Amino acid sequence: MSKVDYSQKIPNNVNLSDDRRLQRALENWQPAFLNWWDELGPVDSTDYEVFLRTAIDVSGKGWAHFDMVRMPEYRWGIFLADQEEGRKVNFGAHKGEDAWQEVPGEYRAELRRLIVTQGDTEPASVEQQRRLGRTCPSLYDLRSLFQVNVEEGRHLWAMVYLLHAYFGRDGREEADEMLQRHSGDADKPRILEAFNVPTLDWLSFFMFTYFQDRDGKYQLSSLAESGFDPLSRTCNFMLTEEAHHMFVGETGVGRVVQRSTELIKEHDTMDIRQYGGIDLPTIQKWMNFHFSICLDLFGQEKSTNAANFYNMGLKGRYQETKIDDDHQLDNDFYMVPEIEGNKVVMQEIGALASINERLRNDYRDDCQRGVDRWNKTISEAGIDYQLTLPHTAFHRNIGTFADATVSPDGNVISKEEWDANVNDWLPTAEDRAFVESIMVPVTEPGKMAGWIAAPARGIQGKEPDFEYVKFH
Ligand code: BYC
Ligand code: FE
Ligand code: FE
Repeated sequence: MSKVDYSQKIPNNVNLSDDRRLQRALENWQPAFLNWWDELGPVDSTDYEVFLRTAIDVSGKGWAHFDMVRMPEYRWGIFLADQEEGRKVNFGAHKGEDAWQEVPGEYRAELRRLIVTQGDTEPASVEQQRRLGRTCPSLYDLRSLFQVNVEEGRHLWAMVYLLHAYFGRDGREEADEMLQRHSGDADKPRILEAFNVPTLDWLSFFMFTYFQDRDGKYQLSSLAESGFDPLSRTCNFMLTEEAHHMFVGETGVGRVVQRSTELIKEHDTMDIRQYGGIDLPTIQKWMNFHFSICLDLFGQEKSTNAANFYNMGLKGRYQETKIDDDHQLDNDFYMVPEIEGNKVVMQEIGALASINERLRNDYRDDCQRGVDRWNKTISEAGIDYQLTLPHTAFHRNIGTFADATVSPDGNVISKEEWDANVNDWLPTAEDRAFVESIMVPVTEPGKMAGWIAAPARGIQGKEPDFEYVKFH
């Protein structure tokens, strides 16, 4: 049952045609989705043919098919990972019970809220990135952007399916609202802050796919642990797609770093803006910005919401079943940061309340790995410079540090000191104007913009100079 049925109007592997009511409801939502894609998806892209992958199966191997596709004709569908025989609720108060195939009535509101919050981010990211196609550094990169965009659209389908199939009328209303809130809208913004920031340049896009899609990986992994089995199965398959988004981010930033080191060596100066490159301190500022807004996506350090989600068996920890403890955590503790005077200190709190912080820590460790690889490129070029993730307390807007001013190295500082230094830490209007000024489109197959190195290889066995996007 893992194979996807493409003879249907909505491709799916959930036997949608067996449930006419549900099928009709989703077929009614479909035109609204397509209309949204037309209005708020990638600009001017309707006639482009793009070398895209489409899921055809949910098993790990050979799950994707690659072809030239016009994006409005992309087959967005509903794909759940196979059901695991005898799966249980693996944590919280219901640990050991059979996993739920229907929504547990007493947790309906919480579950719906989690699904809505997750779903809301998916179209938000498409909206944020919609203008980037105009300034693509290469056809290869343009294809990456569109691949990510269509799959985020599919992730919306994944959550909308759950809302329609399991939440009745209010689920359908939530599904409609997914297309009514918009990134950055003054009246109806997207739910989470980082999804209301427009992505205006490609360095931001690569930072986004490295840092923000990685929040997706960690949140989806926690939801994949859910005792609500359909959510778990949906998230498991989304994670398969997610890996490529983070690959786009890691290799994207890596190629910018590589190009910058080349220009530094060629001209024997760190000051490479004059040669059309992005200097390393600018890359650091972009990183400071994106990493810090993504840390906010994990919520507060001490959260009763998170404790409840866990107790209820709705949202677990990263790789919950691989952790060696009682998976109930009533008597466990965890360290969370706290401000004491002008220092950030660690404080022990109950493990349940610290679930958000634990996930944030897992995320931060994962982020560090790519930074290490970028630094290797810099040091191998013989350049004395290192990129560093800013301290957790830097530039935060949610939780313990929301009102504090903290330097990238973690010192609590005065407002005056912050103001005097912030231009060295975060992108300034001038920095943004510079980066935008070098974002000129390059659309000849195989050619790259001057600020980014070519990819090591092409996509799916194609050469880097393959015509990944055809304009018509
Ligand atoms: N912005 O108890 P707390 C992805 C609110 S990315 C605004 O800590 P909780 C993707 C919070 O709602 C993954 N408000 O909250 C990536 C709460 O409000 P109430 C997306 C925020 O619930 C790239 C209050 O503050 N998935 O897939 O424990 C491209 C207290 O906070 C924010 C999910 O997020 C914020 N950042 O934690 C495409 C998973 N943070 O109760 C896609 C589902 C907190 O006071 N969501 N607040 O009214 C969740 O698991 C949780 O809702 C959160 C927040 C982790 C987001
Ligand atoms: Fe997604
Ligand atoms: Fe993603």
